[in-house]
Formats: sequence, structure tokens, C-alpha cells
Amino acid sequence: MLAILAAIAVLGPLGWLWQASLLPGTYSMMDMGYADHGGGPHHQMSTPGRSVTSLTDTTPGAPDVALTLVARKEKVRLASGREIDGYTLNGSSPRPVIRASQGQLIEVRLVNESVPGGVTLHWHGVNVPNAEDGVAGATQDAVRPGGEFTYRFRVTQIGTFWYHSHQVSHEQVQRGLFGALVINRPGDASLDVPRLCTSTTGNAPSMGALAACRSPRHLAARSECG
Ligand SMILES: [Cu+2]
Repeated sequence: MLAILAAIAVLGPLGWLWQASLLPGTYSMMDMGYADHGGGPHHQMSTPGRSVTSLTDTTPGAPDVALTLVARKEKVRLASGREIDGYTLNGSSPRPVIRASQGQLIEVRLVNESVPGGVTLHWHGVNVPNAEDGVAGATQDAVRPGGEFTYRFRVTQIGTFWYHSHQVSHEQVQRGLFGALVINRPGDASLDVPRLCTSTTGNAPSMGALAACRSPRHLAARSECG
């Protein structure tokens, strides 16, 4: 009897906690209803809210690196020779590498020619003004077919980065909408990345894990290099 009571004493609260932790059958985004300040002190905002679209790079002057990327829905030929229904930027996937030096101003005009679900470009790991971050639904609306959006930001870091669509990413990235961005230290050629490879897994271009590859053996092991 004691053992049963002990078991109830232990399992009862656990069962209640489990039940209480379950998601309800339905819930509404509208029920949130309050500002979550994250537990810190509440400061009265002294200035009115600012739209994320106004958080841009205001540096004047002509860009050091300027290009247009045209996104299309079309066949993509894999290294195996097989063609898949995919997406391209300027007719290729991955798109050829964008190179810049630290401190330079980059301007990329993204044109959506025929990607039905809309498209954006997110600069993965690159510190950019919020309005240039390319997160559909958060920092900008997706660029619809026939539309365009210009990203403009000054690169402050050094390294090998990649960029990719941030709209329906699970499908658009896997099927080709990505490329690499290499930012070098000005005047230091020893840090240059001579070639970049894209790892491909499964039946389609994968999440685009990019790696600098310097040896012929490494090059041979990967499927897409450029
Ligand atoms: Cu990313």
C-alpha cells in the first residue's frame, strides 16, 4: 500500500506537468497580447518605433563591388550530368563567387525573373544593416516574380561566407539558390581563397556547405568547384 501511495506521489505531479506542457489543440498568434521585455528592466521608449526597412547602410558613394543577380526557376545540371528542376542565379547554381575586400561597399541587385514563391538573399554570417539581411517576413517582403530588391552593405569582416535565399529556404536553397562571398584582407593575397567547392548530398544541391579547397585531392572529392 505504501509503495502504491509513494508511486502516486511521484508520478502524479509528473503526469500533471506533462499534461500542462502539451501544446493546445489550437492557438492563435493574436493571444500573445503583451510586450515581452525578456525579464530585464522596462525602459520607456523615448523615441517612436523605427521600421526595419529604414535600417540601411547610409554610407555615401559608389559601390566597390556591384552586380545583378537574376533568379530563375529552371533546370539545373548536377555534376553527375543529371538534370533536376531547380533554381539558378544568373543561369548557374551555385552562382559564381562574389569577391570583395574588407571595408568595401557591396551592392547586389536581386531580380526575380521566375521564382514563383518569391525570393530573397540572406548574407549568412555577414554583419549587415538589418534591412539588408534578406529574411523574408522579418526584414523585407520576398521579391515576387517580376520584382527586384537592391542590397547594399559595407563588409567589415574577413572570411569565406555564403549567401542564400531566405524564402521557402528548405526548397530554394536545396535546389540551387545560393552562392559564396569571399572577403579578403585588403592587399593580402596570401589569404585569398583560390577555389571554392560546394558539397552536394542526396539528389539535389544540399544546404551548400562551402569549404575552401586547396589540394587537387580535395577538389576531386567534391562535385562543384569554381
Ligand atoms: Cu543562412
